[in-house]
Amino acid sequence: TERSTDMNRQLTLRASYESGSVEHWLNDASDVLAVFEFGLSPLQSTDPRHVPVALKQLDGPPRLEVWRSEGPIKSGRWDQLRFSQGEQLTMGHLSLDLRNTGGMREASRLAYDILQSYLQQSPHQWPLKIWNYIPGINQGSGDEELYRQFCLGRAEAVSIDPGDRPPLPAATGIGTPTDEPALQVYFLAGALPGLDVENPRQVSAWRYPRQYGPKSPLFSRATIMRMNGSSQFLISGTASIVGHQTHHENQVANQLSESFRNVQSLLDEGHRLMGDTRAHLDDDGLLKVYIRHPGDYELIRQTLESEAPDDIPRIYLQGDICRQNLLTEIDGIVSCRKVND
Ligand code: 3EB
Repeated sequence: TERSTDMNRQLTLRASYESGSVEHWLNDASDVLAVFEFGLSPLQSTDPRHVPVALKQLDGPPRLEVWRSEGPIKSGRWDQLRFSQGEQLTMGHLSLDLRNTGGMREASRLAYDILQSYLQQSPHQWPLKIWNYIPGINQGSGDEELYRQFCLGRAEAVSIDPGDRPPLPAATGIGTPTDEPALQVYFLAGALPGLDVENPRQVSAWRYPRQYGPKSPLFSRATIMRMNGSSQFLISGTASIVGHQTHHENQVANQLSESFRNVQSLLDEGHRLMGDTRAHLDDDGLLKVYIRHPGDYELIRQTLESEAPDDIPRIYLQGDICRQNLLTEIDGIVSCRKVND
């Protein structure tokens, strides 16, 4: 049956939300690749596998995001980067204190320079997804806006021409509090590139027109990692953007619904590309919901509950979105199963 083939399949990445302390999870098992703690500056990392994220959790009680993968896992530091490397996957993270760098553009360029040189010498050379948490993301106007400066620095460091259609990682770009001192970049990487998925409802981010900034963001809408018989979707930050335009300005519930339609459209596109396999929003996956205004939490939660299956775990985080007129965004990890009909 479908269920028994499921049981034999070991997910490459087991990501879940858990209660308990960071210390408990770091000491618990030999297969813990990363423990993410919310609402804490990334400068407070105590172990290479411990990744504090400066976004406040809006739903309670507090939970940790735990990533597990086949061990043995070795962890350490490389330049300013901290990493944790298992048999099949590497997690790496980097936080740069903006008080010691010459501004967001330089910090972003430096972060991506370090990330690329680390990956070049790693057995897991291919970034599958990169999360970017950017203090004061909407500060500054026009091309001086910190998000656009971040994109500039990233484009200066990343030696990739998207026109050549190279594999691109999926990504999330979210704003942390203005008083957070550090730019944070973390990633998941593997020995082979993922299968890139673009969203038929959206213009590819690297093709965004000039009005959104001097350099387009470099990411794919999702990547599918395929390893030892399991496939998993790494979904980029997905907002209420259709074509390249923001939809439902000032309407947070409609923005959430549009974002979720975009997620479903991505999963459908992945199914089209893979043929016999499709993603399922079940408890092998998880969703992160980013909310600009904490007061919108109740409405967002109700809206998602009426649209997404109950079984997929989710967490709500307070974060700014990369365009002023966006109020919410979703990202996530979703696992795939063979379709048998
Ligand atoms: C968007 O669709 C929303 O700059 O790395 C989503 C995911 C967004 C990643 C990034 C930005 C990034 O354009 C913004």
